[in-house]
Amino acid sequence: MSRAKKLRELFTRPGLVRMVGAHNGLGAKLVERAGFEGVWSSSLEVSASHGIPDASLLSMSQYLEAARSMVEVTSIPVVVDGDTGYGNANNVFYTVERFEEAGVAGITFEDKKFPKDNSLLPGGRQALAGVEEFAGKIEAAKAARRSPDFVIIARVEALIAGWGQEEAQGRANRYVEAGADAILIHSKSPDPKEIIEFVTRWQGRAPLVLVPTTYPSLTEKRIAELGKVKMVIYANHGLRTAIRAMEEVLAKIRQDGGIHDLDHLLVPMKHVFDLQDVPKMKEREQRFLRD
Ligand code: SPV
Ligand code: MG
Repeated sequence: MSRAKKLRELFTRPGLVRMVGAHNGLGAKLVERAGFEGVWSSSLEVSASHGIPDASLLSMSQYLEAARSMVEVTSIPVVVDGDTGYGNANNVFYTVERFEEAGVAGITFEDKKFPKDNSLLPGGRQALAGVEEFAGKIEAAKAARRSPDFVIIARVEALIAGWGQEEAQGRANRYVEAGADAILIHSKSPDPKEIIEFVTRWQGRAPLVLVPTTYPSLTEKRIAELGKVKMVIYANHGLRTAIRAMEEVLAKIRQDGGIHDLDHLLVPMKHVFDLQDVPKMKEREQRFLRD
């Protein structure tokens, strides 16, 4: 079964679909092994993994390469953060063709101007694209997909840009009309009130997607009680955990003058080999290596 179909099935079942951010195959595998329903190929994570800002600096093909590395070593749906579609509706069309071909389950496009800034960046450039310009992108995405299972999620940035609830509702409705399968409504408010108001007022046909990075008090239980929300994305928690752990170990090696007191902070090598699927390779060697 295609990942897109799997994602569609998850949408029809009761309960939230929980996705966690990753930037490569290893991160995606950790998400799958932890029992989440899907992987979020995060533009923040992928750009941070290159040590550069999340500001449309990497090319589409670099994001595609990252998503491919996640698809290749997992079997759960991978949803790609497609930013603004890397340009205009032509770029969106080409992007959908390439990512669907790579086996991802779906993609989000956000209604900001290209090049974008990360939505949570203090003082970031959050200028919005025109509503009709973006509706054209969603129509292009729909026209480009080969399978009707491929999930197209429109991401509304009106609350991020400070344009208010009316604008956010209007845009979300227009994007559903243009063919979006779901609406990702993003907020950078530390208070979940802004998102709760949007969800409560939402009367559209499409389910909602939330990214509760700045409002973590809105737990899965509370989100489920709101209804209308089908997917929740924990966008960058693997990356931020890894940065902390690596900084801690690096500082300790410097301070201790060696690696003699680190074992309690590290996974054993066996764990790494396991995550690389070395045991499967060894089985293949048994069968096929003859020298
Ligand atoms: C990402 O993970 O890249 C996202 C979510 O787009 S946010 O960083 O909140 O914009
Ligand atoms: Mg992003």
